[in-house]
Amino acid sequence: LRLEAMLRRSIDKNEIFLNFQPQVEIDTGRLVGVEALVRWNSPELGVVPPIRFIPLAEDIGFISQLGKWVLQEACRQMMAWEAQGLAVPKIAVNLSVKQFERGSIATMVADVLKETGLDPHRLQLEVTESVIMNTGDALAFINDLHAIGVGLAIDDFGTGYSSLAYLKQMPVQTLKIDRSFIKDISTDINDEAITIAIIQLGKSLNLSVIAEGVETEEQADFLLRHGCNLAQGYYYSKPVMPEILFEAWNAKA
Ligand code: G
Ligand code: G
Ligand code: NA
Ligand code: MN
Repeated sequence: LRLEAMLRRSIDKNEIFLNFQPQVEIDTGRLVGVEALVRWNSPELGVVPPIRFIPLAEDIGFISQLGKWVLQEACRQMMAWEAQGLAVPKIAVNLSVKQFERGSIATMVADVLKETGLDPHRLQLEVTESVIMNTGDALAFINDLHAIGVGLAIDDFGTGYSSLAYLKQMPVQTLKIDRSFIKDISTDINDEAITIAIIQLGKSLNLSVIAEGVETEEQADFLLRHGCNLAQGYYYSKPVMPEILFEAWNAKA
């Protein structure tokens, strides 16, 4: 209960902030985008990871407010980088299933884009497979979002139950291969097979495919060999503060 009260005050107390993780073209090393990842810096608890407060925010009806703040901050940061002459082509922002349950999510997103001035084509929203499959009106919501020009990615792909027929009718542009498959890619033949299958599926459906959790050169090489040229993971950079994104990036490049 105390945690709940603390979380509810976190935005007003400026305790919520974003880290950003580069998304990279494997063959050229070019930065193609960043994913925004939320953190809570609580004076009492220290930095709380999202797995510990997103579910709570969902339970206490705080996720709409938090989700909107995250989107605003992500868009503002994009405009700030642009003003500094730093080229970040795209930003990915995670959406929670609960954000689909109340009101029009597309209206909220359109408002934030308008207020910050970010081009809708530079925003990609990430939803997990389970959100898409288990939300009654998912297709309608996704269509509304598509209509305002934002991109959509399916996060943690391969861990849920996607109906491939459903996937085909959705205006989705990107599949993110879950990092659990990438982890043992060079030793586990099942993970290899699944990864290759997702890459092929993406090609067949004309979707772009990005691998998450890439930690080694070997994994990056495997992906490139099998036709996936986009990656995100510790091999390139961990999620970092916006001021050091380009430092971390240039150090690696
Ligand atoms: O960053 P790690 O950074 O610990 O993220 C853990 C999980 O939290 C991931 O599943 C990620 O998708 C989720 N997450 C991170 N930021 C956000 C956010 O802003 N909104 C939602 N709904 N989930 C997020
Ligand atoms: O569910 P979501 O896929 O959005 O989760 C992203 C989570 O993965 C975040 O917690 C992020 O910090 C973490 N992450 C990002 N890159 C790597 C990586 O290369 N290895 C591992 N183990 N975790 C990563
Ligand atoms: Na994500
Ligand atoms: Mn993921």
